[in-house]
Amino acid sequence: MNILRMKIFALSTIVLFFSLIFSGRVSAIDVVATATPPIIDGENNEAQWQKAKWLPIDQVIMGGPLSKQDFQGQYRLLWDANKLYLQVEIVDDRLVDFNADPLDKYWDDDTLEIFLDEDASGGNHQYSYNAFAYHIALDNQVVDITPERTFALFNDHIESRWKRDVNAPHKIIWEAAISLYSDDFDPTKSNSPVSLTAGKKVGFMLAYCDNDNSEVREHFIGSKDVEAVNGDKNRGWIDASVFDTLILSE
Ligand SMILES: [Ca+2]
Ligand SMILES: [Ca+2]
Ligand SMILES: [Ca+2]
Ligand SMILES: [Ca+2]
Repeated sequence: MNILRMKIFALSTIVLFFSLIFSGRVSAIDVVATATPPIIDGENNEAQWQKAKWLPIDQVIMGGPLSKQDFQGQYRLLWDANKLYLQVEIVDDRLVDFNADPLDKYWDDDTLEIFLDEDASGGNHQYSYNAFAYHIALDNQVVDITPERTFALFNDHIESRWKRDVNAPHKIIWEAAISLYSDDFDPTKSNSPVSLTAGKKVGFMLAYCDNDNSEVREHFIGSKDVEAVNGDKNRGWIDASVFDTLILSE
């Protein structure tokens, strides 16, 4: 390769790198390790959380303009060899669970939704275990869609607990310990969660279904701006390629 070609190659690589960053397609989040797992009790009472950076949940995926009283959210993550740990701070003016059956219209109640793609493969996961779209209801039960196109509980994948802030009753802390399952997950067999190691990449996105007074959810607010297809930004439950990428660091 002569010098001119090398220069053109270097320049085009730099242009590609920056165009990917500014188009939002490169989006990686470093997650720090913790030696001691946080206590999943809905209280921000562990020193280890202070090592983790707050990230916003502020992208309106469905619904009109959003006021600060209606919803505000932020989250942070930690990991160890066994699990990914999530702490979410949510301000929601009214917590509702209109559909009592955990498998019935769970997305129209206040719900924390954790999108997870264990191997960061991206791609369609609507009716497969290529990735999960775990919906955690206010009763802490965890639901997703199966390959048989039914709704099922995955309560042993995520342990969670939320609690109101006594000084700010519309604010809650929601903590979760998440086991990661690979795409060969099979509910008819016994499955072991994947062990986590430094450098591992995991597809991840977070969202909140906010309903206060309506038949169906009023807003769906995510941690990542999803590019709309045919005017629809609500693609996370179908396509894992719209997730962020976590990188587990030391
Ligand atoms: Ca805690
Ligand atoms: Ca609300
Ligand atoms: Ca996958
Ligand atoms: Ca609500």
